[in-house]
Amino acid sequence: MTDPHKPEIGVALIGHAFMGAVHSQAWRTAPRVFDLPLAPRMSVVCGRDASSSQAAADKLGWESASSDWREVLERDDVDVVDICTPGHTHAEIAIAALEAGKHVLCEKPLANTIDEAERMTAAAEAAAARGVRSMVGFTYRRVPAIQLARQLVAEGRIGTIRHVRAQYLQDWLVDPEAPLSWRLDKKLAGSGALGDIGSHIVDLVQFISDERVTSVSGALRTFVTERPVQTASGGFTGTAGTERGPVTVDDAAVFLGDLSGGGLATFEATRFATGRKNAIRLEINGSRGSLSFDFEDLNVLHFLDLGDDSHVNGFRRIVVTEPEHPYVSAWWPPGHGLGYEHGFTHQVVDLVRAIHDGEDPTPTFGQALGVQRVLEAVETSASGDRAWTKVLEGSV
Ligand code: 4PW
Repeated sequence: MTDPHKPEIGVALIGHAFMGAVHSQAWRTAPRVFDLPLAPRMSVVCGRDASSSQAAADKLGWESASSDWREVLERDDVDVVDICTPGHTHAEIAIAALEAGKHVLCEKPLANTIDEAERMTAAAEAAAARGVRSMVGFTYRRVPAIQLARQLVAEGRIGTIRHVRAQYLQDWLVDPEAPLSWRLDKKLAGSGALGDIGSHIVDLVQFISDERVTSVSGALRTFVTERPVQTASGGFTGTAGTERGPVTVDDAAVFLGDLSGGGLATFEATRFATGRKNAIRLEINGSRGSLSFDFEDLNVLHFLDLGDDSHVNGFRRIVVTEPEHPYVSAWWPPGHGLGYEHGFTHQVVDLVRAIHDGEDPTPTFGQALGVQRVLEAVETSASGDRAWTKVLEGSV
């Protein structure tokens, strides 16, 4: 049931696995927690198979199910298309949706190739001229502590950025018998840790610093080159069968980056950081202070102000759960903390408000293309002798 006092905005979800389930929760929760100008209607969920799509509709709270995304684009009860499918399908669905006049929320990374990302960006810019909005799901931008970090940098509190250390550390592939899921297939995922989680930290660094990564030198590594083929999806990795197949993407990506403001950055994205589950660690050292964040303690931001008296100078631990912090006042009483799923709810809130206000939400497809260009430069560097490689500029 949507709010009868507000105009509805119909949503179609394409893809209903892990990300689809998280997005479903966000569409359900956003209007119940935030005061939205439009009432999201969860019109239809779409997957490749009719019966599993119907099961997803029942479980995740969608009004109907479909196994044909093209048919979904023709429906009058669909205004927004939310794409949660593997990367190789993003371009075709997103471009068709934008051309059909539907607003698009697309999961990251934007696409598997620069060519696809450029075509998507061109379609998004053409659609924006007709009032059709698009946004990319770099959801960690919407963690309150990350928003606060960006605010502190913009306020000049850490001065000129000298160093950035950015890591995205997971360990779900440490077991060599973990199944070969779509995330390990270059044809479907485009790349491995580099695109799947490295894209997040590139986006976060550019978002928080408001600077660009201008050139990179990188290394990619695949530690386990063959795995049991996945027989059933489920959870993060699914179930392993007896047949084996090749891993065609990187397990880990490590790279250096030049920042447009003159700073030096290091990036590490890996699924082999034994013991680290979803550790997005950022440390930024500036001429006047420092910031430090770890997603495994996501309600906390550490901040050092060099201007503090020397006998009390040190990192202060800010618990980002107070009403003056971004997004927080809509949730629980002060101090009660948020989790992984809340960033997705904030994403829906910002998208719906932008659609209502006739503004382009961020991150735009053009900004995600910028991230893609960094990833491409890392691949170019890593495939040769790891030479410094310029990141191409320009939206399209
Ligand atoms: O986008 C990322 C994924 O593809 C996520 O935020 C975490 O890592 C969870 O799944 C992968």
